[in-house]
Amino acid sequence: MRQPPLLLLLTIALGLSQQAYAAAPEATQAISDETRQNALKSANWKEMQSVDLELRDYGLSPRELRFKTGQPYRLIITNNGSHSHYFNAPEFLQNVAARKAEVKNQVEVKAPFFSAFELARRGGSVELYFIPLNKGSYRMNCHLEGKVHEGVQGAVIIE
Ligand SMILES: [Cu+2]
Repeated sequence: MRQPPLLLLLTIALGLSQQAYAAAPEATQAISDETRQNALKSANWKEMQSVDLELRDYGLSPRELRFKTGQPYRLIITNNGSHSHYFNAPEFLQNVAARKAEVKNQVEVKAPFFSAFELARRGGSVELYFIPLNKGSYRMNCHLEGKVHEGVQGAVIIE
């Protein structure tokens, strides 16, 4: 008696997909373009909350940011230090639906994902409009030449 080949193929396919899932249980799901667009469309931007983050030469203020999934936010990042600093938070920025990044009265940048912003010293500022999608605790830091700027680091939590 021969096995029906279709059943055999299904078994293999299921086995493979389970294996793939088991191999990366910690990995965050990549946000599809559709999910991102839907989140941006269905959000009520009139309920947007503004949150400030200040970059300094020796630290961030506050050191921890907390956001709620589904809530629209504007994160206003300002560099008040005497050097240029980075807001570097690639994992966090991969787990939100970004509407735009804006330098007030100057430029709006629309992109599906951002990974970092470099801000000019003494007052460089950028506003990020976004909706948190995936819960988690993510790092934010300033990195120059691949090295974390000591003390200029903190956590971004999506709950
Ligand atoms: Cu820095």
